[in-house]
Formats: sequence, structure tokens, C-alpha cells
Amino acid sequence: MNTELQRARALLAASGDPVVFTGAGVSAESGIPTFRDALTGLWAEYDPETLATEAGFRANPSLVWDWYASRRERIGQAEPNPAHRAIAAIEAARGRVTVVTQNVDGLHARAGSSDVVELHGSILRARCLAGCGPASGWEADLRSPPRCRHCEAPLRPDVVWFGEWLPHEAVAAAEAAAARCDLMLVVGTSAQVYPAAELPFRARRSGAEVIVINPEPTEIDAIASVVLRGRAGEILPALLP
Ligand code: BJW
Ligand code: ZN
Repeated sequence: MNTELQRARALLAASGDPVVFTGAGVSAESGIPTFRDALTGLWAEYDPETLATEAGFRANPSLVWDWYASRRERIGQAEPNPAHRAIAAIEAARGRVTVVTQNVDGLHARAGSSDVVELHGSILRARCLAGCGPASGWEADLRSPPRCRHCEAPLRPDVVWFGEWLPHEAVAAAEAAAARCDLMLVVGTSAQVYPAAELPFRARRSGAEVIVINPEPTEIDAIASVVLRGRAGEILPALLP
């Protein structure tokens, strides 16, 4: 076994409180596209200003709703991959592992992780654009977008778009996890989107070891104790005892 992998296994085995911080790369092997990969990422084909901002939604609600609906359908057909399952297995072996994810696909929970902090919301939920709160029963509404039952305003996907605040409770839980953990596994994120990308730095400042798992270099490599270059679905299972 290669030395870096051995070091990572030892750090995980010695950790009393690991936290896993994930991005789109952890779901790539489930067939869900990432955002910034040069050829296959969503932002190579689609414009984030048009599709992932409130202004873009207000300008063309049905275009944006349909784009999210097609992604939701693809996610519904996808299955958790060996990376999601390995993370759930780490929890099963130890009792608790907080997973802080930027992903909106719900695959960590489907793989069996029970403590998942969703920093960028969930594509499986919708909420009222006018602020009434979470919506229910909208799946059967075939309008694009469906309308709020209380005020008839359009519903929007319950995800965090550019320029929007992250859900306060999720940020608080993620910051607490980063401050308290003794090991943070940073898996499949380009770490270019803030404030989420601050979390590994927060963990490192509090003395945690950082392990990066990614086929490509990232800004986090500089503060990592170990960098494992490769696919999450191949590397994470190899970290298990
Ligand atoms: C693998 C793999 C395999 C591949 N195994 N790995 C200038 C202008 C305007 C705004 C800003 C600005 N400068 C900074 C900002 C703030 C902005 C920001 O950070 N922008 C940067 C892009 C510059 N942030 C925000 O706006 C945030 N809000 C905020 O700051 O509020 C305060 C505020 C209020 C008012 C005004 C201004 C500020 C909100 C950010 C919301 C991000 N939303 C999205 C869309 C979610 C909904 C949806 O799904 O459509 O979240 S964007 C997208 O990026 C998505 C992701 O969660 C997020 C992070 O991406 P991630 O997960 O890292 O994916 P990729 O594709 O980048 O990387 C994939 C990685 O996987 C790569 O490294 C691959 O190598 C790797 N990989 N295969 C392992 N098999
Ligand atoms: Zn409403």
C-alpha cells in the first residue's frame, strides 16, 4: 500500500472526532455532474448567472425551474456510490461522523449517514419565493414553476444561489464541527466557493489534521497533512479498517 494512503489510514484510525467535508466530486461517480470540471462540469455548459441566482430565476422562472427539475430527475435515478457508502461505514464503525456537504443531492443520507449538514440546501425541496417558507405537495403541480399554496408566488428550489446567505443553522453546525474536529477529510470539492471553502482552514486553525481526496490540486492542499490524488469512490473505501 502506498505511504500516503497508509498515513491517511493511520490519521483516521487515531482520530476521535473526524468530520467529512464534501463537494460535487463525491457524487461524480454516481453520474451527477460537478460544476467546475473543465469539460464535464455544469458551468462549462450552463451560465451560473442565469441559472443559479435569484435575479436569473426572476428573469426566467420556467427556464430555471425546468433546469432544476431535470437535475432532480437525474439525481432521483442515481444511487449512492462507494464514496458515500464508505463515509456511512466510517459512521457505522464509530458511532458519530458529521458530514458537512455542499451537495444538494441527498446522496449522503441515502447511503446511511445520519448527521449531514447541507450548506447549500437541497434540490429535493422547494420553497416560496415570497418567503412563506418550505412548500409541500408541489411535486404533483405540473406548472413551471409550481405556485405557493398560501400566496400564489412562484416556488423556487430550496438551494443556495450566488449572492444568497447560507442557512444559518447549517452554517452554525458546520462551523462548530470544523472547530471541534481533530480530523477533516476534504473530499471532491474545488474549494472555490465561499463561505463553505473556509471550513478546512477553520479546522486547521483549531489544530485538526486535514486530508484532501481529489484527482486535481486544490487550494486546500497547502494546509493538508496528506493529499490523496484520485477518485473518492476508490480512495475512501481503502481508508476503512
Ligand atoms: C472528484 C471526482 C471524484 C471530480 N472524486 N473528486 C464575486 C461576485 C459574486 C459573489 C462572490 C464573489 N466573490 C465571492 C463571492 C461569493 C460567492 C463565491 O464564493 N463565489 C466564488 C465562485 C467566487 N459565494 C456566494 O455567493 C455564497 N453566498 C454568500 O457569499 O453570501 C454572502 C453574500 C451575500 C450577498 C452578496 C454577496 C455575498 C453562496 C454560494 C452558493 C453556491 N451555490 C452553488 C449552486 C447550488 C445549487 C445548485 O446545485 O445548483 O453550489 S454553486 C456550486 O458550487 C454549488 C456547489 O455546492 C458549489 C461548490 O462546488 P464544488 O462542490 O466544490 O464543485 P466543483 O465542481 O467546483 O468541484 C468539484 C471537485 O471535485 C473538483 O475539485 C474535481 O477535481 C473533484 N472531482 N471528480 C473526487 N471522482
Ligand atoms: Zn408564498
